Amino acid sequence: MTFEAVPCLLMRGGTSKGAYFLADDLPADPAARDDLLLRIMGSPDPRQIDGLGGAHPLTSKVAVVSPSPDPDADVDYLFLQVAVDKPEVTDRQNCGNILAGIGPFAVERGLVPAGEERTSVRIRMLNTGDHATATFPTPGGRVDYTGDAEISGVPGGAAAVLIEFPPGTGPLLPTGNVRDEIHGVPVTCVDNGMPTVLVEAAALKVTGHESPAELEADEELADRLREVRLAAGELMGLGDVSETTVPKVTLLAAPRDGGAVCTRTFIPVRCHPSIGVLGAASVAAGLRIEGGVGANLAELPADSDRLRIEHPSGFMDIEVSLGGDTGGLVSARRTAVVRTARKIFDGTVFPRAAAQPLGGRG
Ligand code: NQM
Repeated sequence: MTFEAVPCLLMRGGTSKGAYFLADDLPADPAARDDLLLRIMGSPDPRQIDGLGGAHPLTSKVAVVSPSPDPDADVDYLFLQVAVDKPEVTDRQNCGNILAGIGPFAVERGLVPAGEERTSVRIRMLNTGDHATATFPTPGGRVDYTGDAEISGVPGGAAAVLIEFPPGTGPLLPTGNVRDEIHGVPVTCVDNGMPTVLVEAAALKVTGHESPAELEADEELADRLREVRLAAGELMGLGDVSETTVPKVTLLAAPRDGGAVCTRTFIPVRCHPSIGVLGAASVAAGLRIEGGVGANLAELPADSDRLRIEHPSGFMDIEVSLGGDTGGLVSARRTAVVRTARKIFDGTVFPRAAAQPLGGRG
């Protein structure tokens, strides 16, 4: 099988954009698959000028989807982050935004039959082994992307995709502690689907209300973030994270616009223009843990599971409930969020030619 022309569906999923593929349309060997994806996305190149990538980590993403052998899932979803300026593809992180497009993609490709009004697709997320169920409108048996659900960071409205997560398989507090201290900085390391290090912005000498551009220009902050993240990675059992995209670091500050908390998230070098879905799920879970970093500056609703997480381009509403004491530590019981997704094009992508072995031209 050659891969000179590959069926591909380009989709916006939440506030990210990615190329969605059926697993059968890509090489089964991960090294050959990753090489092909680099050539499809146009990496490595800061502008990704020769491929589909949008020159930012949030628009250089890939979803690989297949029927699931798991009786609790309809489809398997493997998320791959394609680095922009490095020849690197990683499956070490999941993505809850690209997840928003998986249900519609599964229906578009005939992996799951559409319901007459709505369709629910049960998804196993191969990066973590966790599950999610996505429900979205399919009037007359076709995916309808139009609607009036609005999410911050995306202009206009679209059909709501409700995503519900049962409790994950891993520990909510991977270090076994509600709080740790790293080089004098108090942190809460939490993983409700995305390994995340919560830090009070003030502890890193910023307000947490700066713009992503201002924060990205702050070299001293970048050094401190790197130091904290590397040590947190070890504490969280992730090993040397100097070359990985997890954990993320989220700076927390008091809310300014009626939400529960204000956030600035590093993924891990660029500052997210909004916040990831699973990143927000982890922040919301962390804030609900008694004694967690940031709980003192957050304004948590007393009678609702729903939290409004403020971020640079607006807010994300997310429902998280905690419960089930495991070994003296809390765990997440349920997480739910509304996202939107949109099919942008469905067609054939032509990868850049593979590099020729050197020495063939005499
Ligand atoms: O946390 C970016 C995004 C993400 C991840 C990142 C995400 C999530 O916004 O679920 O969606 O953290 O690298 O797409």
